[in-house]
Amino acid sequence: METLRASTLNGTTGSWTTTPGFTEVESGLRAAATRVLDENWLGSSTVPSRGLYPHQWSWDSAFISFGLRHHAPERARLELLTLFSAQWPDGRVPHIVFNPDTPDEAYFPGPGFWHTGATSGLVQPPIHARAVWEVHQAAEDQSSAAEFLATLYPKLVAWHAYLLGNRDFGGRGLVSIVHPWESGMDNSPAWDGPLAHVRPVDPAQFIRRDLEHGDAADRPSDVDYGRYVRLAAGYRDVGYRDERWPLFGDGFTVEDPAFNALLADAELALGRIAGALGLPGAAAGHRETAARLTQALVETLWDDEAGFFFARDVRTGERAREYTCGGLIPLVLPGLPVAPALLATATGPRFGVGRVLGAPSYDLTAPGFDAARYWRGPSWFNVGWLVRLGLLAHGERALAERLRSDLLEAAWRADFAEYTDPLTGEGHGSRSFGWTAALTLDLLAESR
Ligand code: 2M8
Repeated sequence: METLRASTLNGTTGSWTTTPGFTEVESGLRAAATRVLDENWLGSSTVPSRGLYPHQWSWDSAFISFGLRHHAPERARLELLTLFSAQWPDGRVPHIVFNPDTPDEAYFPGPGFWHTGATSGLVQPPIHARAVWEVHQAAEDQSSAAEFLATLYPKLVAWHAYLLGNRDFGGRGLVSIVHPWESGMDNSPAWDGPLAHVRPVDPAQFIRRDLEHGDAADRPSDVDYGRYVRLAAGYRDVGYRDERWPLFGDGFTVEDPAFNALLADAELALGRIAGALGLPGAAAGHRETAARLTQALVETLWDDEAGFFFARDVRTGERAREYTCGGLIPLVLPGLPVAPALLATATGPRFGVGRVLGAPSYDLTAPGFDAARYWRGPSWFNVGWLVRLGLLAHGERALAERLRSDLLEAAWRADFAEYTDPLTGEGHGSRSFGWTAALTLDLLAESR
C-alpha cells in the first residue's frame, strides 16, 4: 500500500491515479470504502459516522447515495426513500431523521430537544434531486427505477416549493437559511457576522456530545455552540413556522450562495426527471426556475470586484465578505455567467484548487484560516466533489482530474476522514465517514 503514496502531495506534476501501482490498490480502496458504507448502514439508511453522527442526515444521505448507487443500487434508492418518508406535510425535508434505536443522549440536540417526534425541524442544502436522478440512472432494474422516479418526483417538487415559497425572506428570489446548521457548513466564518448578535445559551445548560468523539480544537467553540442552541430553540419555539421567525430580532436569516446554487442545480435535475416522466411542460418550468435562481444569485450575492459570491445577512442587508468554500459552489451551474472570474478565484491564492489537497473550506490567506478547525480551513470531501463537478461543467478537465486524484489520495491516507488538512492531508474529525467513503466510490467509478 505504501507504494501508492509515491506521488508528491503538493506537487504540480503527476497524479496519484496515474502513478504506477495505483490500479493494483484501486480495488483495495474500493473494498475499504464499501466496508465503511456497510458498517454505517442501519438497515434503511446510513449514518455519517457511528460515533459522532449516529442518525440519518439529509444532505449526507444524498451524498452517500451517489456512492451507494455503484455498490448497492437498491440501497441507494432506499436511502433516499427513507429520508423522504420523514418529509413534513409543509414539504420540508428535515436535516436529521433520528434513529429510534439510538439512545437520546448519543447526540445533542437529540430527539427530545426538537419536540417533533422523530426529526429535527431544520433543513439542509437541497442536493436530493440530483441524487435521485443519478441513482435512477445507475439502476439496472428499469421498472423499479421508473417507480422510484415517479414516487420521488412529487416529493421533490413539494420540497423545493417549501423552500421557494416559505424562505424568501429577503424578497429577491433567493432562499434564506435560518440556522448555520442549515448550510451544512456550520462553523463557517461567513456566519460570524450574522451570528454576532445572537446571545449564546450558557454551556452549563446542555451537554456537548460532539466533544465525546472529537478533539475540541477541531470543533466549534462553546460560544458558537451556545448560539446554535439558542437559534434552534428559538425556531422550535415559534413552532417552525417561518412566518413567525423573528427576522429583525434574535434570528439568523442569511442568503447562502451554496444553498441557492444547489437548489438551482436541483431544479435542473428536476427538469430531467420531469422529462423522463413525460412531463415536458413541467420540465421547462424547472429549467426556468433554475435560470431565475442563477440570475438572482448573481444579482444579489456576486461581488464583481472580489470575483466571488458572498453570503448576505438579510437582517442588515450586508454581505459577509469572507471567502468561504460556499462561494465556490455556484460553479456547479453550467449557465453561470461569472464562471471565468470565479474559476480564477478558485485556482488563485485563496483556495489553491489544483495545488493544495481538495477545496479548502476557508481562504488560505485569511488570518483566521485554521487547517484543523471545523469548516474554517480544512477540505471536506463533499465540497471537493462538488467543485470537481463545477470544473467539469466549465470545461476544466485537467484540473478536475487533478482534484479527483487528490481527493482519492486524501481519502486513502486519512482513513475516509470527515475532513483533512488541505496542506498536509492529515485527517480530522470522524474516520470511516459516510460521504467520504461514498464519494470515493463515485470517483473510482469514473476511472473504469
Ligand atoms: C455537521 O453538522 C452537524 C449538525 O447538523 C453537527 O455538527 O453536529 C456538518 O458537517 C454537516 O454538514 C453534516 O451534514 C453533519 C453530519 O455529517 O455534521
